Amino acid sequence: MNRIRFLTAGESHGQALVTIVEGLPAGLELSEDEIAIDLRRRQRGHGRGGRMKIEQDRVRFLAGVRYGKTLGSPVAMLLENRDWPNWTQKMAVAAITDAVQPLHMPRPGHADFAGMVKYRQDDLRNILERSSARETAMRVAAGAVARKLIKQFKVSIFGHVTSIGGVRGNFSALDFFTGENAYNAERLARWQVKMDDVEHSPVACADPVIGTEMIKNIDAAAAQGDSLGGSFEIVVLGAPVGLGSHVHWDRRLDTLLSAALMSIPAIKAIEFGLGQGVAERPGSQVHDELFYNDNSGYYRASNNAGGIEGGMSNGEAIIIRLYMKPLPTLSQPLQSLDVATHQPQKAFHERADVCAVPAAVVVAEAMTALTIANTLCEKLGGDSITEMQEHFKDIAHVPLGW
Ligand code: EPS
Repeated sequence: MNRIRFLTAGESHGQALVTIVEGLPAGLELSEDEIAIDLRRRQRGHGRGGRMKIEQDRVRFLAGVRYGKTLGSPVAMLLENRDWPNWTQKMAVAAITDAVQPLHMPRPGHADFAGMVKYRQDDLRNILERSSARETAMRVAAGAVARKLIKQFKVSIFGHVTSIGGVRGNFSALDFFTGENAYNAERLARWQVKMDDVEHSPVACADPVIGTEMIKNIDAAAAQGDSLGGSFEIVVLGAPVGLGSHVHWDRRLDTLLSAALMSIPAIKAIEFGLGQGVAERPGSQVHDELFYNDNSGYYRASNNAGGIEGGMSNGEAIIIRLYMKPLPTLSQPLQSLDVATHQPQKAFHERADVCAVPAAVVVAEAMTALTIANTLCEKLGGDSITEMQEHFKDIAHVPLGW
């Protein structure tokens, strides 16, 4: 059913990460420099660990692009790990005589324990290397391609951090994009200013005062050998009406977005629009009344649905909130055991991030872009950008002027 499919491969400390993105239309302009922008954004953020000082993530196109445009064939991308020379013994591909000692102390909250039992491994490195969030670099590379694709149809995706370790900001797209002038030029320009602030914030927060509090919170957690999670908002602007479908469970846009976003490591909960708030209010205070005028077209006084009704985009901003747990690798490790002896031991500790919420925002933007690109390709059909653009002219969409 998926129009656009992608696979990733690669261990965190292996030679390289790879992805193949299949199902892209021909004629999409792409450059390695464009992909590098989102890869750099993923590496950002106060609270990231030492690895991000080693890596300068950048992909090389291996297939699917000629003279700067996609061919309609699978796009293959390679990202080489700069850290690899330090891991040639620990991560050797061939059997070696001086293999390192296996790791036996699973970290509570990580894939270590269940992975070791499931795959019958006595070395948790055989699990952690793939479960590491390093894999998300390739999702961001694939997502950057998808972002470029949907941009051709005036769809853009933003993300910003709303809380870190209990320090919360108030800014939300839920209040921002409502009413008759929700998407006029002035409102969109104000939104862009906010998003520029997010880009310059070390914690991707729209409010600099709250951002400073978040940084202090991360520093305090780091000093105690602890880690912090948080929450963030993903906003899709310009999605035409009718992405996804009400006719079958696995075609609903919220099904597709939930699966894509819940697949991001450490994400524990998702909300659309008003989210859990809908359970507490009567229907009259939840559903977004419909209006029309010649200037704005259809509009709503509220966007509690978060841009999705009946499993379809309804022309409003799609607003998603995600909740991320604190990373399980702690420099003051939790209690665990040695799986070989069953004797109590502190959990394994390796270099890690104290807080990766700002990075997760970029990964979530990527997974959202891939999902929107997929449903847009389904809606518009077409083997090339040119053909999709012809179809795009024909579909009824709410003009957002973006
Ligand atoms: C990551 C690379 C990893 C970790 C982090 C994410 O590199 P290293 O293990 O060499 O420090 O920094 O992954 C985790 C903390 C985790 O638990 O998965 C990256 O590129 O994002």
